[in-house]
Amino acid sequence: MRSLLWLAVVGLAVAEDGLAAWLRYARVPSASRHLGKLPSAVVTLNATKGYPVHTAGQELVDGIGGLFGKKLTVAKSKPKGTTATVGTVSAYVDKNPSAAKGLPDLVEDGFYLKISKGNVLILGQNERGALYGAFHYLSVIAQGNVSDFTLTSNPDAPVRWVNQWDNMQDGGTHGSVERGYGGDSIFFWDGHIREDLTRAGQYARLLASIGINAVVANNVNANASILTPENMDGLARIADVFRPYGVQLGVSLNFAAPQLLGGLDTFDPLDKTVVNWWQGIADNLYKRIPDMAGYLVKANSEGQPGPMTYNRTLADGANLFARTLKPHGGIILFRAFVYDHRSLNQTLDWKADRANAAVDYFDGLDDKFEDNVVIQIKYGPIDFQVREPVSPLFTHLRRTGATVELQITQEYLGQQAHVVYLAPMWKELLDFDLRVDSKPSTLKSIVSGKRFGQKLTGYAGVVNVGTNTTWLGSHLAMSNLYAYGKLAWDPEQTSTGILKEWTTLTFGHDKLVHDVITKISMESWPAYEDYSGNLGIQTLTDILLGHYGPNPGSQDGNPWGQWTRADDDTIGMDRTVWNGTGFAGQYPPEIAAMYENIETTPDNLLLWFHHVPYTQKLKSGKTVIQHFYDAHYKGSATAQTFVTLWEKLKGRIDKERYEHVLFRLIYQAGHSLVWRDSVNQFYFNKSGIPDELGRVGNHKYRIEAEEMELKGYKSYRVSPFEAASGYHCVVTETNSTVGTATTKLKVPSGKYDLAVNYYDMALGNSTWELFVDRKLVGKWKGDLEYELGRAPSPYIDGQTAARKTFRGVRVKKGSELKVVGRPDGLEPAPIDYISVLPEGTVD
Ligand code: GCW
Repeated sequence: MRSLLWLAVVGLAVAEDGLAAWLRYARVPSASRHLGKLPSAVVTLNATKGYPVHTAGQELVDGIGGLFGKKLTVAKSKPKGTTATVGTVSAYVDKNPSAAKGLPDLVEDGFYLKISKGNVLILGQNERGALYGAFHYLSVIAQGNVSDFTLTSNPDAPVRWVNQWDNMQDGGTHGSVERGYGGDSIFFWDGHIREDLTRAGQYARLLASIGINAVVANNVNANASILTPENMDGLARIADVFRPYGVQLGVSLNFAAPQLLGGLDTFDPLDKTVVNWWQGIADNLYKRIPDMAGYLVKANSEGQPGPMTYNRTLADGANLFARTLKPHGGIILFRAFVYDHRSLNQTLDWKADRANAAVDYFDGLDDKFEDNVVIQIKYGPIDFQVREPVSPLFTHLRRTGATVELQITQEYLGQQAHVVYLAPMWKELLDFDLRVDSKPSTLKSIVSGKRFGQKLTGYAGVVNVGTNTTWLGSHLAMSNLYAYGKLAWDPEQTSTGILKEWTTLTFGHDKLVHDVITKISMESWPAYEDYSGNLGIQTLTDILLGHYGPNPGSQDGNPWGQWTRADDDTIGMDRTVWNGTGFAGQYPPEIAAMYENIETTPDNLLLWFHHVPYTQKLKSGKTVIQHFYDAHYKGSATAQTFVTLWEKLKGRIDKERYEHVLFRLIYQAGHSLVWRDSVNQFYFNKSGIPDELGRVGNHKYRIEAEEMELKGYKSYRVSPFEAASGYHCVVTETNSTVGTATTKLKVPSGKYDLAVNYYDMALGNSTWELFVDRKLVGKWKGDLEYELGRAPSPYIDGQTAARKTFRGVRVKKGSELKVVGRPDGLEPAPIDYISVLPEGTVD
């Protein structure tokens, strides 16, 4: 009891479940020493409850209270002592006309901060800007900096949106949130908008603190029922909980809604009745939500309806909405992710290429769009892969503004079960110079509107948080959301700088904590690329199922167009103009020439642009195939170090988050080996070229389960073959038979790490027990589907393959090693192999 009370007094009793993310306002070290440099009262200028300036006042009180234990009062007029004054520039100038001259120019949402001897002035160009300024000030002092400074901060681009792919209804292939790994939708349930929108409000608070100004709440694969009167009322409730944070609501539309919902017999964008129907929708929405941001539309893509259904252009489609929004001041983000996933044929057509689609469809439309249309373009021409060149479409739109679509949810990059810090990848993309008209043309200069001078440009981030208290399913993944907002505000910030801020706010000031998180984060994207897909071949996930585990064979032979064109001798997409799909020619001449030529194409995009033999030499001097082997060994070895690095933090951060992250890192280390072995096995099998270092296919520490003495277990050939060591695993004979697999160890007596590779399917919760000489070493359950949010799979494959390791187990030469598997439901307690590893080795 005493210790509980004590914890409460020092403010440590707060559950570190991730809900407060980087806005924990945890006490800073030596807080009491700084009290004199902080304001004693808050003055909010023209504040109205429910609007950002009022919120800013509240945040300052809560923030300074939490961070320093100093209680502030909120006053309307100037109180005695030091103050934090927060409001819009115009409210401030109204009160202090003479101050106007000294104030800087602010663009929309910008802010000005002046900190001087405990007095704080926070002015926004608008209310939202004032709130951003307050959050910025709180972030600075939370990092322990209470010195005087003056700052003018303007966003790099006006559109800084977040997209959520939330479905109205749970179930189906994607459940509550499409490609969401952090639980159910915080907005929708059972076809309706949730009654309790507390989490939606908390989300808006987090987003406002990183400068995000709008959220599209429903999936781009939109359900027309979002527009029923009842659901429009619900949307208005979402907008109400967003408004105090200056976050506007956006809505995704289903192009066929006039037919699906309105009962019209057409959804032709040029049909008068259709136009009127959509005007009615816009008017009805804005009646309820006067500050609505606008729409997001996915049309003629992946089975979605669109204007091309009626032989109309994409511009006809976008303009239909743009015109209905214009009277209300709304904008439409129209997605460039348009391609036909049904008719692409790789066998018949060497020139067929999904990567060509966006430019093919949008070329010639640049001057056809209304001025409130923005084209939302995924960073690469295919689909959020671990490595893609920047989409050439950015260079084709000079009059119409563009947003770059980034993905915070790690659909192809480990689904938050693997840690991958994405800021370094985004920075590389944003810094890439597309050389339009042979002039500097970085992606960031295009999406800021500076390069071509468009007014509406910026960023769209697919986030997909859910009801999990960690928001994204993993604490470490939240650095990606933080970095997204920070880069959208200012792409000049560095990946490490952003990470440092985030780590301080999320985990505190301990230097070791910083060193470890920085090392893991900065090595994570290269490691993931190394063990998933190299040289621009893309992430070799199962593209037909969950987009999660390895399945290189799934890329080819289907019309989805994520092809590798791997055969027995060669690999890679020929995207040259002279001999390939012509994609390289979609870039401005300097860049086109670079990619056209194998000599000038960077190694990391070699297989994106060229079709080469496995024996092709890289600039590094290695062959393509040896690079594959080496990279997979290197990347997965790096992932093993994440566990030992993190373990150094035991006792240095709260137990809750320590354990949560550790669990995932251990899982990732195991799954990175599944990646390594699957991909290497696949290409070894195809090419027949052995690994120069003799590792691929040779695993001297492994005991294949199918070679053990089996009772109640039987051998099973896994598909795809490469997802099992030796192509086979064992499964119980029936789904009620207990299986045992036994063997005698031949290793010298000593201490070993025992690693069991098994498959944890989403069809049941089998139990496994590992014994050495009849002594239980450990027991575990196949319940990863509850622990990890990644796409569940019912199959024995690369998605479900997992590893359980018991460290430092004493065994004798001749010891009996036994695994007992109890099936559950339709999960037959599958085991692939057991590695008996001398301490310090991993295989
Ligand atoms: O990345 C793909 C995803 C789809 C998604 C689509 C898109 C919302 O696999 O789940 O659909 O892209 O961006 O529209």
